[in-house]
This record gives sequence, C-alpha cells and structure tokens, in this order.
Amino acid sequence: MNTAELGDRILNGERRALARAITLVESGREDHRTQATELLGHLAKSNRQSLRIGLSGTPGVGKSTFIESFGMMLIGQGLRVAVLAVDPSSSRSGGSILGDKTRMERLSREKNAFIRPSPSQSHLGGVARRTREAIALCEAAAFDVVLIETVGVGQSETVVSEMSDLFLLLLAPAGGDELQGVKRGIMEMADIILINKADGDLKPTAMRTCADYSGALRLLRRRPQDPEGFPMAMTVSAVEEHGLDDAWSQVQSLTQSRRDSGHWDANRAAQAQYWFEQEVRAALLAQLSTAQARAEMEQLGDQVRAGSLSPSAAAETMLTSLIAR
Ligand SMILES: Nc1nc2c(ncn2[C@@H]2O[C@H](COP(=O)(O)OP(=O)(O)O)[C@@H](O)[C@H]2O)c(=O)[nH]1
Ligand SMILES: [Mg+2]
Repeated sequence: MNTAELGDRILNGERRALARAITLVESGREDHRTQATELLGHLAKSNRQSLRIGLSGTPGVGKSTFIESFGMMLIGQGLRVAVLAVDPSSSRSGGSILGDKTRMERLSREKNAFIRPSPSQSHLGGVARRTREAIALCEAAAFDVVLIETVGVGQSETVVSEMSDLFLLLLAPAGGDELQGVKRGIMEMADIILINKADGDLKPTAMRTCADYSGALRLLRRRPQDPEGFPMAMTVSAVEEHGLDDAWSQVQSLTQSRRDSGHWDANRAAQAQYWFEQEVRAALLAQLSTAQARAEMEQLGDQVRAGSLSPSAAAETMLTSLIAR
C-alpha cells in the first residue's frame, strides 16, 4: 500500500490502517522513516484535533480500570476514543497496556475505541517521537479523545504532559504521610488529581486523601492557564463507575476555558516548538555518537590531554567538523 492510500484510509477512520501506520512510525528502518514522514505530511492537512489527555499513576492505582470505565462512558456519548501508552521501562512486558488488556476487555471490543500498547524496548527519546506521531495519526483518524497513559516513573510524565492538552493524575487512597510521596513536579503538572477507589471500605480514606490534596494544590503557585478552581482534586471509583461523569464535565469545562482564553492554541504552538528543539538536540546527539565522530572526539581528546590543544579550540574543531558533514 502506498502512503497516499494508507493516508486516505486513516482519514476515513479505519482502525486497521491506523494500526499499520503506527507500526510504520515505530519502525527504525530508514525507508519506513521516509514513508512515515511522507504519510504525516499528507495527514497534516486534515487539521483535525482530538482532546489529548495525559494520564499518569503508579502501577496498581487503577489506570487500566479507569480507562476502561471512562472510555466506555465516552463511547456511550457517541465519542471515539484512542488509548496510547508511554512506558519507557517496558522492555519487560511489552507495554503497560498489553500486560493488562483484560482490564480493558469491553473497551477493546468497541468499534469506536482504539487501544495501542507501547512498543517494547524503547528508549525515552524514541518513545517521545513515536508517541507524538501516534497521537497525530489518531487525530487524523478522527478520534475525539486520545488518552495517553504513562506509569509514574519520573521523566515519562514530563514527556506526556508536553504532548497533552491536559493532564490527569490518578492516586490511590492513602494516609496523610504519603502525600509527601508524590513529587512536587508531578503535582504541578496535574490539572485534575483523581483519587481512585473511593468505594467500599476505602471510601472514607479516599475522601480524606482528596481533602489533603485539595489543600496541597491550593498551596501551589496559580498557573496562568488555570481558571478558578483548577487544578482540583476529586474522588472517583473506576470499578463502581462513580464520579466519572463529574470528572468528564470538569475536563470539558477546563478545555472550554482554555480554548476561550487562547491558552489551548498557544499551548499547542509552544509544544510544537518544544518538540522541534528536542528533535534538533536529539539529532545532534545522534551525530555525535557515530563511529566517525567518536574517533574524532578521541583523537582531539588525546591532544587536549597532552596539552597541545585547548579544550575550547578542540570543541570548536569538533563542532565545525560535525556541521560540515
Ligand atoms: N476498590 C477498587 N479497586 C479498584 C478500582 N480501580 C481499580 N481497582 C483495582 O486495583 C487493581 C489495579 O488496577 P489496574 O487498573 O490494573 O491498575 P493500573 O496498574 O494502574 O493499570 C485491580 O485489582 C483493580 O481491580 C476502584 O475504583 N475501586
Ligand atoms: Mg494498567
């Protein structure tokens, strides 16, 4: 299939074509890369936008269960939902979604849903580009909502928040001490903190945890993109499907407010700029690690160590030679 045909099928919303295209952008082969770039260029003209929601939480907090319930609710409203996973540590299981796809059994059977586990054995830099391109493909395929799931392991949240319109942090009910366990940086990324498992015996603890986080969020610096009341904490039960409609209306209200204020477009523009710069950096670093560059570095390094060349002069020589290539 040529890229134009594949592109047309994606624009038609065909999930098999979408899956195939994601495989293409995940490929490390040079001819695949060329095709992927061509395809993305073809699709960029569609100008479709999904609501990109980043979702993070430690293993066991209920991400998969939440995505299933939340996703089913959205589908019930006539929306099309795509789920992508970013899991930089996934060489073990082949992705955080694949391992527990059983928890998304209903969603995976829906024709208006698309679930894609993260590829295994990928380093963070590559993950970012592939995920961004997968998001662009889902948007072209007319998905209304793209959920980007990540396991809470430090850097991956930043990556996901830099490609999302809004960011949800899922937490489990816990004693007050554990509030310290959530890194400040991650708290600052969250637009809505969802305390999951607010059901049964856990409900009172969930309410207390929610109050603790509401208090903690009020102490954070107010961000210019936040309307009154945001960021906020609320309780949900993914299993009993409580609070999901509430969470969705808060998401919609935040989205509307950001669209109205112009933050939405400004944010997307800033994200595009950010990824452009990241790509340039990544490409330069890649150039630095070719065999030829490493040999040259070593040779110049010898001269620097021997004192026959200053560090700055050697660096300049190296950079000139890199740029000349
Ligand atoms: N009581 C309760 N348990 C939940 C809820 N959501 C998830 N769980 C349970 O928590 C465990 C981990 O859920 P899972 O969705 O796999 O978490 P993930 O690792 O974050 O994807 C499972 O045993 C779920 O049944 C909830 O809302 N209430
Ligand atoms: Mg999971």
